[in-house]
Amino acid sequence: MSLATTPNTPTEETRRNKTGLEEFWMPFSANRQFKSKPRMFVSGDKMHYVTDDGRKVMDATAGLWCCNIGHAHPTVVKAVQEQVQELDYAPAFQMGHPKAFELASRLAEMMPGSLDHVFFTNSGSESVDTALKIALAYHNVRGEAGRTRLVGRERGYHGVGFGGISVGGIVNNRKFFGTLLTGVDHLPHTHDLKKNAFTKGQPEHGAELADDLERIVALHGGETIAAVIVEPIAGSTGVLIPPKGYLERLREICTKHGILLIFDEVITAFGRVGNTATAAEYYGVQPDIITMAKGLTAGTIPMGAVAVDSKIYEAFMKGPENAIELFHGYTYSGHPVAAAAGLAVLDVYKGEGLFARTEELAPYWEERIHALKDLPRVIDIRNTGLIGAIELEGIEGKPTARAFEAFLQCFDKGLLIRTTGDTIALSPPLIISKEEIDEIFDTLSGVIKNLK
Ligand code: PXG
Repeated sequence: MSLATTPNTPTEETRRNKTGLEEFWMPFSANRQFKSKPRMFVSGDKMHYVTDDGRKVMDATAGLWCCNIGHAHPTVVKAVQEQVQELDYAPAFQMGHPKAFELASRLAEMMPGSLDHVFFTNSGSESVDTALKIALAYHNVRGEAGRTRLVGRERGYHGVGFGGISVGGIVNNRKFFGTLLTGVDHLPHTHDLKKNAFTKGQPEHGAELADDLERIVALHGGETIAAVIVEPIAGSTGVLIPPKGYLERLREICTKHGILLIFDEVITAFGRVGNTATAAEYYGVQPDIITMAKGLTAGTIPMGAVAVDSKIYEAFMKGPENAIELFHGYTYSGHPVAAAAGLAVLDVYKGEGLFARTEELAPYWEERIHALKDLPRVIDIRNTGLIGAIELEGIEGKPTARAFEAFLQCFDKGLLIRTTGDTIALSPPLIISKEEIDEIFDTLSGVIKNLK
């Protein structure tokens, strides 16, 4: 705001002074609703946040699917503090620093198959747009520049870049931001309550939905398609678990037509689904590219990454040695403090056996979440690893209202959940105990019982 503001703007001044919250345009938030009754976290430790009025709130969502090792882990706090003092920033282009290289090799080791080169970004959205650009450029450098089409999926969420919202399948993105990238097709989503409601783990029905890719191939010609991108488990649009055989079928069709398969694992990587670093490994399906973020630094410092198959990296490593092979990158690609955080987080995953812990707790988690089956207005429950979703029947004419009411009531009772549409999505830090799982579902069932 200009310093020269005249005093005759009382409304604005009053508004500003009343809350001090006006200037921050909050992301993906109901700004006016929030600002009239703010919910603030001021600190966090292990499984809990603390609010500005001193209440402890159990984190059943790992922040936004990212704080997989809980909050304020001393190993990561120390690594970040030391790194910012030793080397705060180093130029990312034509220069390097050791920790980015070390983190890339540690990640490459954790990735399935020959996904052995890593490109760093700062977020999931940047990882997605990077992966799409790599896919397009890969075909180009191999002399298949005609492969320009991209295929996403309905109800897919791939962040907020123009590439990501184009391949994503979220109606509001189309409504608000226009036609987006051209040359994009969408597979049908796999959510089928009639056939698969209350399935534990992978649904039985829906593998054939992958065959729609053959329809898209027949329509445009396989030789025009660069890549297919899907989340192995669609997170943001309500936790949609892949039907048995579905991802395998997608892989088969992509291979048949020379199309790259990208798994967007921004949510699913780093032990979220079981005792594996990725959902690709968990489901035994090998993509050509994996996008990551969130759990990579467990939410401590922003960082994303894209792991690519060696055949992709090698395709670029041709021509004169002084040529820049991929015309892409970010000022903060492989940022020293983020890289230090990433290394420390990988140490914690390994040292505390957190991926194995997911697998160990998954059956208990499954039992407890499915015990909510008979509560009023619960129309579906889904789960895998330490992910869970409870879908509520929406209030007629007021979609999202019932689940959001559950969110508000849980927050008042000291429990942080996430809601998307009328689905409650749960994804606690992997350090959670059985007692804390009990606490989540005891609170939640009390709240759901009393929802209008
Ligand atoms: N891909 C996937 C699969 C994601 O889930 C992104 C890309 C974008 O990441 P960034 O770091 O740019 O936000 C995401 C992000 C939710 C929720 O409540 C999910 C996300 C973000 C915020 C909330 O489900 N996913």
